[in-house]
Amino acid sequence: MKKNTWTKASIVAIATILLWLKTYIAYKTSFDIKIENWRQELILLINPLSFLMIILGISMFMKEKAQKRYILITSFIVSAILFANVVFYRFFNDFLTIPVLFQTSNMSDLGSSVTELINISDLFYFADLLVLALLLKFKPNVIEFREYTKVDRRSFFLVAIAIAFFNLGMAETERPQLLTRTFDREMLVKNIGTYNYHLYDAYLQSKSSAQRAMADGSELADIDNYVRANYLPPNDEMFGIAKGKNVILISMESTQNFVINQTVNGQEITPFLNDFIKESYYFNNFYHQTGQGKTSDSEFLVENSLYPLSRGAVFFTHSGNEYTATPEILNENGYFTASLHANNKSFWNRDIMYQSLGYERFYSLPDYDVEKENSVGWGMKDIEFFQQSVDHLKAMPKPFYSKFITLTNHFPFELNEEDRFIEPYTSNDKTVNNYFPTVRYQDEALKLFIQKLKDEGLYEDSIIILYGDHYGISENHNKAMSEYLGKDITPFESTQLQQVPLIVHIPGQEGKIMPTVGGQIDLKPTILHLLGIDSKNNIDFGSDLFSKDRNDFAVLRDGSFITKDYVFTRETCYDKATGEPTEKTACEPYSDQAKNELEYSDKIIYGDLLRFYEDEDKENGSSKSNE
Ligand code: GP9
Ligand code: MN
Repeated sequence: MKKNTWTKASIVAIATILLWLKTYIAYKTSFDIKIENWRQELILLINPLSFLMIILGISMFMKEKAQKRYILITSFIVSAILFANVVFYRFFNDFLTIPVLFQTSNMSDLGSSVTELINISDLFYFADLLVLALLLKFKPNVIEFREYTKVDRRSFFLVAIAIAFFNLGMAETERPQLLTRTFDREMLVKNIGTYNYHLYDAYLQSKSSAQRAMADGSELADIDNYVRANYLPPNDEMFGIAKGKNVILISMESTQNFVINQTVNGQEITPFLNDFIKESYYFNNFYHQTGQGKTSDSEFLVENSLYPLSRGAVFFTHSGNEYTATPEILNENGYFTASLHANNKSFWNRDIMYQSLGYERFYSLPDYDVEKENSVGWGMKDIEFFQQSVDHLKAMPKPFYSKFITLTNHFPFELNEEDRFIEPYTSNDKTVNNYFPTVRYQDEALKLFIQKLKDEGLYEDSIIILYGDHYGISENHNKAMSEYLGKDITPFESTQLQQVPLIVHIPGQEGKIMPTVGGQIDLKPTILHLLGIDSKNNIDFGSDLFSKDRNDFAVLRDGSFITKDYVFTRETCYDKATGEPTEKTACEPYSDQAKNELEYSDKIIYGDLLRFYEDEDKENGSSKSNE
């Protein structure tokens, strides 16, 4: 018997090794996991093993037929999970989380992107299954099928558990507090492996459901104190400067700040915006703070002045929460509120979430005349979208608060020949090359929109606020980006590339460059103050960008932060002026604030704490949006 075990390979072992190797190859070829030393490489190599041994080892309790079926099905499921991560990573540069997985409406809408993201060589991810199926069918002599004894099973699982502990132990020395600090999924996957990471994610998910059930208002007191202490009074010259005016808020898809005032092949990328900022407030140190929820996260930040979540899209995971968003506050102040976006209403769960944010109307796909001729990539072209939207604007009661979400400048940056106002860039990277003409197209759409607003007499009565929703070019494209920008993309540069433009146009005001460091989280109090609405009783983590007492500060969702003089990212403090690493102590004074902000904001969302604030507020008879 013993001899047999050594001369013949067990099918459990073969299946485990096939999946193990495949996972490791996928780590090395499909994900960009940074390895700094041999210990990290070893962790990466062993991290899928314990999970695979345990999950496949269960088959050792089965009879031959059931064992075969179980091994094949399990291998297929594990492969599918791996492959789903690979495809997701190509697009989002991130690993899947359970909430994202359930965003089936998004997944089915991915359409054109998915065909871009999958290619024939992806069959490799399932090649081992074929080998396994053939082995199971033909049972060649070298493979052993037998019922396992108690001792076999015990030793197998003991080895698996020993490997798991060895893995965790090494991970803990490499990365202390790994599981308590879950900002960075890459770090998690690198250390505990993609499969254990999914188990961990499932644990987090159930924890967050329990959190809401267990939360009570007592947690709000600390948060309230923190928010009060960070409140900045408005700038007297700006407070109420746009009182009673319409608000036109424009979310510019994937628009990063580096395109402003820049050229490609000698041609301006954003000629219209370059002119428009001359008659607007242009914030050139402004950051997106989004996570996996991309556009929806930016909407969440802008309208709630809360951080989105580190995993999943809060639009999906917590759409039933109580919020005090800008639309709700403006409704109470006599505004009509609407969001306009020519896409399925359920994308990012907007139709549900918008109700919680207080939107009165969502102009979505059925409100537009969308034809094949006026569509490209993800849907309706921006020029058409804006032109048709003006009719909706004209029909709205005044004053209105309207949010426009553009779409054409979306990965994979497709464009028809006739819409190409400039030529693509000329690197080896198609994504980066095509980004420039779609940004240029969006710029044209904005120009025509503003012109139409003028023609229709809406321009002078409105403040127009444009911001980039999130990055368009992920770190997967650093090589071509470094070629375009003419510098190495260090972690410092990557963080600086998270800057998105913020342009605030107020009729009658002259243009001004605003260098204050800020982020999307600051827009809610900024807008309310411009409209003459006090925000000091709100739970806002951002602060008025026009305030005279500003602390230059922006926290990104991955825990990186930016101050006037420093950029902190990946555990390194960089001098902003030189881009070189500097002593950690320089960044330390801000670390706690960055951590607190994210933690407090997460607490509010997970515990749905604003529901208690509402009650308290009503009891006190005060109004959060006083006149
Ligand atoms: C979809 C649009 C794009 O409606 O907002 O979403 P994104 O992929 O950028 O989050
Ligand atoms: Mn977007």
